[in-house]
Amino acid sequence: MPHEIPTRLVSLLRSCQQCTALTGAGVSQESGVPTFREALDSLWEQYSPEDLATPDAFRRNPKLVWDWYAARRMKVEEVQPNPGHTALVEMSRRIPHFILVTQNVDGLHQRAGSPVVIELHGNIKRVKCFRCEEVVGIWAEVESGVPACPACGGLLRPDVVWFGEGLPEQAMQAARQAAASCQVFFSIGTSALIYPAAGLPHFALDHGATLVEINAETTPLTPYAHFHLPGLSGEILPALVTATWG
Ligand code: BV8
Repeated sequence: MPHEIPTRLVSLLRSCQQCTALTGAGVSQESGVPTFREALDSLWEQYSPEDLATPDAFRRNPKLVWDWYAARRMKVEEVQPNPGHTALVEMSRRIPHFILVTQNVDGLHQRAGSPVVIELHGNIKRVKCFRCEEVVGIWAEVESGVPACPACGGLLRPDVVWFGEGLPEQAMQAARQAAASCQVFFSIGTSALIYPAAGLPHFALDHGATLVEINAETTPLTPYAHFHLPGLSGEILPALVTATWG
């Protein structure tokens, strides 16, 4: 179904000098990466993300958490960026200052060619030591369960931000700066429930930005959006790029 892009939004984007986009799991969904809520397929359905994506869960059962991430990492290796990712690359070429902030940990924006990606929640492909925080490029898969840190012997973990953990200072600082200085702020494919990331669109609004939400369903952010484009980001974003820049 062709998506109608409001003409007021088209003219705004044509003259836009600074634009910031915040993406969530919905942008990767059409690549076949289950959204965070769906990330628990049959193998893991008895757990909720909050049960697995926390330091306590890892302390309690490091192998269970390690295996969940290993399964998600393998899934991410199998998939490709989708037209939504590609449209965001095109937007970064058309708008002088375009900053992409993502909650996603799958690295698909980088694979699609987005030049600047601020990863608020880390990256599932990177691994670090649970004890000394050393980021480990490659690691030996071990039979018994969770690989050990080559530097200190501690357990290795995915380099992602778990619930109850602070976001990378620099990334959050850059994201806030991008929200405060943009004319148009996009919130795309996110349930707008997870803080402090979900605070960024409100921060942008407080600084006078026009807020555009593209999402398959309404969210707590929808009432604040100047434009809410319901539907799939892999369809709406390409339609928006075509309507704006041909
Ligand atoms: C912290 C990495 C403090 C791991 C993730 C207020 C302020 C600060 C914190 C809190 C607060 N209130 C509560 C908290 C605590 C908590 C929180 O927000 N809890 C929630 C449940 C209320 N926040 C934290 O714990 C954060 N840490 O603040 O610590 C602190 C500070 C300093 C020092 C020490 C401690 C950490 C949060 C980060 C957690 N890690 N990910 C991993 O991936 O395994 S969050 C996880 O959820 C993912 O990263 C994901 O990005 C994120 C949000 O999910 P979404 O991306 O939105 O995905 P979701 O599935 O929810 O929604 C997808 C949407 O897309 C849906 O709406 C769907 O309809 C739509 N969709 C689907 N398909 C499509 C689509 N739309 C368009 N097209 C499609 N095709």
